Amino acid sequence: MISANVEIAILGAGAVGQLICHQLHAAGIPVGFIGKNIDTRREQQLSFTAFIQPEQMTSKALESHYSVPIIEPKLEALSGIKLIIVCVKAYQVLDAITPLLDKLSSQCHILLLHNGMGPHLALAPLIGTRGLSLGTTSQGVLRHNRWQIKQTGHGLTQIGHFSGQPLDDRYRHLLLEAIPNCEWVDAIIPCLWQKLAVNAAINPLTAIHKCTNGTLAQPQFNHTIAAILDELVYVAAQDGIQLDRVFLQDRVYRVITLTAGNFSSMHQDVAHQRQTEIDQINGYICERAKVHGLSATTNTEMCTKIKQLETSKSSGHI
Ligand code: KPL
Repeated sequence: MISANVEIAILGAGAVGQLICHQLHAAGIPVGFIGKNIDTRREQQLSFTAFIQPEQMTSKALESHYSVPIIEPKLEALSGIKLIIVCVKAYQVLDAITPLLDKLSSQCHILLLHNGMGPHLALAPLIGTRGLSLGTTSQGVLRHNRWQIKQTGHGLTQIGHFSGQPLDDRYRHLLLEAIPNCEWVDAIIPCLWQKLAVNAAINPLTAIHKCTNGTLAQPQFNHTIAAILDELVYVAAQDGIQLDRVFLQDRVYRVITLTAGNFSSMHQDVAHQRQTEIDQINGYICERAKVHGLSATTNTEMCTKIKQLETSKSSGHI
């Protein structure tokens, strides 16, 4: 089932997983999906369609159809994988990867690419000497149906080393070549905190107020956004990460303007009555605050309100 030369596997065939798969495949790099929830009895190849809008073209999208191998989550198929890119939601990371660990070689490098923070702290002690890299992507991508994605934005992707063996130069270069607007950073944790700030400020407020990202530019939201960021900057400092408060606020408002017409992922999760990433976004700030004997009142309030929306059956969205 696995083609002999597939060395890079993607775990999680959601919108981001399919986009990264498309980008690696388009760069000529053999890649496959690990078929956890894919019916491997019926399909040996997975076909999907990517509508990719090149940066220089504004209205036209290129349509590509792909077939990539599905890698069965078994020892003989997984032992040859050199790099596994984990693209599941943050709250699924541990459940998705831990059952595979005894089948992956000790040389296999793991790259986590998800919104929010937290799973790296739980995963690092479980993976032995294997290397762990972390990344964040602001590429916009929407899934039209199960195997059809459309790229909607060309934001920055940042990847960097976290623990264990560093990622082999060969794979590092392959990722940088294949993913547009992708950079390797020496210190990934501050980059993740910066992206966390954007999500912590925008996602819960858009879900609570049932509004687009752009609505948050209105003055009535200034106070809450400022409080979320104040707490985040303070807690990050206790974690040894110094963040520039003014720069962060500028970045948040820049994203609000650039994505003004979008509904955030948390808004969409609540609207479709799906689990949200609140625990790994504002919840992570509260969790780190607690570790340092602090409380993060506004972030806690965001968590409480989103949890209420998650449990109320009809949230009246859209
Ligand atoms: O990442 C996002 C999300 O919705 O999760 C932002 C940047 C807020 C864009 O909507």
